[in-house]
Amino acid sequence: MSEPSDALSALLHESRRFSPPPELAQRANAQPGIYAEANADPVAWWEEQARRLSWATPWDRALEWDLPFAKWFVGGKLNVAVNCVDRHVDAGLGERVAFHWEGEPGDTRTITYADLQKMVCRAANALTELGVTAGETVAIYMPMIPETVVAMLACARLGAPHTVVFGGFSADALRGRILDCDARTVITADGGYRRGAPSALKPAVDVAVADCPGVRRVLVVRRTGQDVGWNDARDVWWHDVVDRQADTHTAEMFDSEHPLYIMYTSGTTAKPKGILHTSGGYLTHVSATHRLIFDVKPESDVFWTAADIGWVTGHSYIVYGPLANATTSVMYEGTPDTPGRDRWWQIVERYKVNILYTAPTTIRTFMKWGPELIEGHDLSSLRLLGSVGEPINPEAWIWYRHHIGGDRCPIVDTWWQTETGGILITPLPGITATKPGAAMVPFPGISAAVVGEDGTPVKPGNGGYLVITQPWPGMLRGIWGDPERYRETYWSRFEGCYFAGDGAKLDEDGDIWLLGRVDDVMNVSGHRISTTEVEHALVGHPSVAEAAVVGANDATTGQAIVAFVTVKGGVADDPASGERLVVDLRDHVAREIGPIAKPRQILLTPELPKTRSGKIMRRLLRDVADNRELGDVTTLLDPTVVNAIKDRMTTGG
Ligand code: 6R9
Repeated sequence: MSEPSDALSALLHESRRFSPPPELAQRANAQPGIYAEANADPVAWWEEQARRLSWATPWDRALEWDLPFAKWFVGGKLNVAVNCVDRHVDAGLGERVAFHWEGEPGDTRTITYADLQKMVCRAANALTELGVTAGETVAIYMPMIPETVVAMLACARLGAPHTVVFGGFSADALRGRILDCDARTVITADGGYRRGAPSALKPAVDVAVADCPGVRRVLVVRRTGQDVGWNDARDVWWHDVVDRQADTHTAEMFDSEHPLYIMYTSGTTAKPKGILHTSGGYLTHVSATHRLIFDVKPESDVFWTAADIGWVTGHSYIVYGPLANATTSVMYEGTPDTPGRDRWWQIVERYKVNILYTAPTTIRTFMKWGPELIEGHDLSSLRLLGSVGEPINPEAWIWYRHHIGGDRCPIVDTWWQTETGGILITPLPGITATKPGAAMVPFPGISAAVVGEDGTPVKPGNGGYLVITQPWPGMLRGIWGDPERYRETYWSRFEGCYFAGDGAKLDEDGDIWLLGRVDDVMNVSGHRISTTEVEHALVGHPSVAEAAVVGANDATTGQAIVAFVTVKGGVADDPASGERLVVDLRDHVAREIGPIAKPRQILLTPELPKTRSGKIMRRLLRDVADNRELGDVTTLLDPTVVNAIKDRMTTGG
C-alpha cells in the first residue's frame, strides 16, 4: 500500500472543492474554533457535550480507560428514553412533531413529542406487565412503523436492552440472535408493506421461537391485517395489552454504562457479532454528532434519515440522536420505487425536508433511474445532504449534489460503523471545504490515524489502515458474551488502537479517503488493488450504473479481478452488444488504472446482491466468482439475485 495507483491518485488529485455556503457557515452549529477547543482537552469537550443531556446524578469520572475497555461518565445516572422524550415535553415542546410517518400504501401519522411520551409510557407499562425487567433482553422484529421506535424507547425506559433484528432477515437469523442474547420477549408485527404488497413477519417469528425455549412472550402489532398463526400461551396483541395501559410511567434512572442495545453485525466469520452499546456515552455521541454534523435546528428543520431502523444508522440517526435533540423527523415504511420511482421526492416535497441522509447505493440507483424523476418535484427545502455506508464515488457525490441538492447543499460523507456507535470521520458543513469522495477529517474529540503495516502513521499521499487512537463515548463496549473476540477483532492488530477494518488514504492535505474494507483489497500478481478503485473506474464509464468488484482465486496471479456490472437502462438483449460493452469496459479499466487492473471477467447483470442496509455482498460475489457453494445468505435483501448471477456466470454471461 505504498504508492497510490494511477486511478487513486486521480481520485486523490480530484481538484474540485466545495466551500460551505456562507449563510449556512455563519449560522452553523459548529463554528471553526471547535477543533482547537476539542483538541485542547477531548475528554473535557465530550463532558461539555454530555452536559446537554439531562442527568439525574452527575458523573464523578468522565472516562475510565482500561484498554480495550472504556467506561464513560462513570457514576452518572440517566434514563435514555426520558432524555429522548419526556424532557422535551417538560420543556414545553410537547406539540412539536417527533415523526411525520408515512406508510408505503400512503397512510400517514403525525406523532408529537406529547403523543410519543404517552405511547412509550403505555408500552413500558405493558412490557412490565409481561414480565420484562431491567437487564433482560428484548428482541424487536418489526417493519418501519412508529411502534418500532416506541418499542425501543419503552425498552430503554425500563433498562431492558433491545436487539432490533431487521424485518427482512430470515427466521434462522432471528433465532440465532434471540438465542445469542437470551431474549425472553419478542416484539413483532403481523407484517409490513414493501414494494406494494404486505410482507409477513409473524411466520418467521413463529419458526424462530419454536427453538427458543427462553422466549416467554411474543407481542404482535397489527399492521397489515394478514392472517397470523397464534399461540395463546405465548402471543399477545399489542392493541390488547398496550392500549389499555396508563399513559404515565415513572422512569428509573440507570447507570451511564447500563446496556442500551445489542446490534448484530456480520464480520469476516459466519457468526454475527453482538455489538454492545451502553447509555450515557452513546447518547452523548449520537446527539452531539447529529447536532453538529447535520447542523440541525430542531425548532425549524425537518430531518430525514432514509434508512432502516434495523441498521445502526436507524438506531443512531432516526431514533436516539434526533430524539435526544428534539428533532422533527420523517420516517418512511417502504421502498423508494413504490408506487413510483419518485416516492422519495414526493416525500421531500410534502414534508419540506431540510436534511436528507442516505447511502451511496441508493444515490446510484437514482442515477440509474435518471434525473427526470426528480425534476418535477420541488426540492428547494433541502439545505444539507449526508451519505453513509460505503465509500461514495465522486460521480455519485457530484450527481447527489447537483440533482438532489440543487448545487447549493453541502454534502457530509460520514464514516462510521455499528461498532463506533456514531459518526467518527466527517466534514462539518459550516467549516469544511469538501472533496467529492472524501470523508475528510475526524470529528472533534476523535483521534484517528492512517497507519501502515507496522502501525506507524503514513505520510500524506499514502495509504494504509484507518485506526482510532483514543477511546470515544459511543464506542462499542464489547461483543456480547465474548470479551476475547472483542479484544482480538478490534484491538490486536495495532497496539493500543482500535482497528476498524477499513483501508484509507491520507491525501497531501492530510484529509482522509476511505477505500473500503481491507478484506476487499485484492492482491493481483503482488500488486495491491482496491476493489473500490476498480469500481470507481467502471462507474466512471458512461454506460455503467453500478459495479461490484471482487478478487477471485487465480492459480497464476493469486487473485484475479472479477467485476459485476449493472448497465444504465438495462442490458441490451442481443449478445453482441453485451460482448462489445464488456470489451470496451475492460479496455476502459486498463486505461484508467493500468493493464494490471483489467478485470479477468466482467459480468453484466440486472441487479447486484445487497444487504438490507444497501451494502453489496461482495462475499457472495466472491463465492460466485470462485464457483463455490454460496455462504450465509441470511442478510441478503433478495436471495434470487445471486442465483440469477450464477446462471449468467455458468452460461458465460
Ligand atoms: C454506519 C454503517 C460499517 C462499514 C465501515 C466501512 C463502510 C460506512 C462509510 C463507509 C466509506 C463512508 N462505511 N460509512 N465507507 N465511507 N462514509 O454503515 O455501519 O453497517 O457497521 O458498516 O461500512 O467499510 O467499516 P456498518
